[in-house]
Amino acid sequence: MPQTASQNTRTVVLYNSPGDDAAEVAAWRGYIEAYDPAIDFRVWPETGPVEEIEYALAWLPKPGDLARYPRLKAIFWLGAGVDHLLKDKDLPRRVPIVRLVDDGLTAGMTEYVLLHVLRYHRRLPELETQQRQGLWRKLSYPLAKDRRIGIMGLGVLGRDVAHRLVDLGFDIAGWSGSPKQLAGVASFHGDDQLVPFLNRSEILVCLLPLTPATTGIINARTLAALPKAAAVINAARGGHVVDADLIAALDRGHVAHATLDVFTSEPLPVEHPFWRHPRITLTPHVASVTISETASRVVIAGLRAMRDGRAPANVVDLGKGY
Ligand code: NDP
Ligand code: OXD
Repeated sequence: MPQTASQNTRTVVLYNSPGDDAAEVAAWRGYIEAYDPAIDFRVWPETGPVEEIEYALAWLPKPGDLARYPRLKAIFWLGAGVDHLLKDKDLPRRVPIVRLVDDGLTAGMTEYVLLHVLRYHRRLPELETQQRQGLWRKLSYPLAKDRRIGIMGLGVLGRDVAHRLVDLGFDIAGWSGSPKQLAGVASFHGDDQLVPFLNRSEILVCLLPLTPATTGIINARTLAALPKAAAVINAARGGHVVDADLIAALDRGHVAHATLDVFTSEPLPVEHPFWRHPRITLTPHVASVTISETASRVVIAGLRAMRDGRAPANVVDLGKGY
């Protein structure tokens, strides 16, 4: 006899990441079903009866969609930053929202930031210009211990980046909401310490979550607080940057170069001046991408915790917004 909605005793998990291709979805299905073959893995929009859905694995779902499941027990967000999700005015705030904290995601971000920090430290953009000019000229660079790098956000990602840069011998400072004690990292925190932190950041890396407090934090005032010819690397969210202020700072040479991975509107519209700016390096939100092989292990640990009646790790603090 076919089961009715109320008779379905299998755990029902909905995968709701509309941008993913079939291979990605199949990989997630494989990992989740390997953990528990009895899980009923459904892929949006083929949800079946909405009252059967217990857990959602989601990334950029249609706004309002997650409110449709009355028996939802948790949302596993398949990314680290939950700003898109929290913008959904119909978000079911009664259930835990678990953000992605995953070694694979962390490693990807650290690679990206190191790549661009080293590029600026070793003056690669200038060397590339010289190559185009057929110019053979040696450019000097300071020892790593004399290169001051500032990391905005000392959370999961910022801390890993900081540790790796300390290992390479750089002079590292970090700025966060609360004070930190990290070996080799000068800790700055709170609004009062933002300008002193910026004053010493020759290469500024943004790894903050996007919240009302951090929106537009890279603006004319904060860029002016950087040392002359600083470089800016934004791998967090486009909303951290006031685009026109960054372009103005680049055009007058106060900022020498910027690497931008994230934008207020994605894909970045073709007419946006960032595309053609000679001193902007632009990547299409790939600083770190969620890889199902590692991310699924984290999601499964969270599912297991919830099915055992324990709280999952990395639940978003809705009050703080990250
Ligand atoms: P965490 O939540 O672990 O860390 C956030 C850090 O920012 C914490 O140190 C926190 O301070 C600090 N912070 C938050 N608000 C403020 C504030 N108002 N003033 C000062 N410091 C503040 O986040 P993750 O490290 O996991 O991720 C950071 C962001 O990276 C994500 O939110 C996401 O937007 C972005 N990201 C981008 C990716 C890409 O491919 N481009 C990939 C993955 C993530 P405290 O420690 O005191 O709480
Ligand atoms: C994330 C992202 O937040 O991919 O994980 O941007």
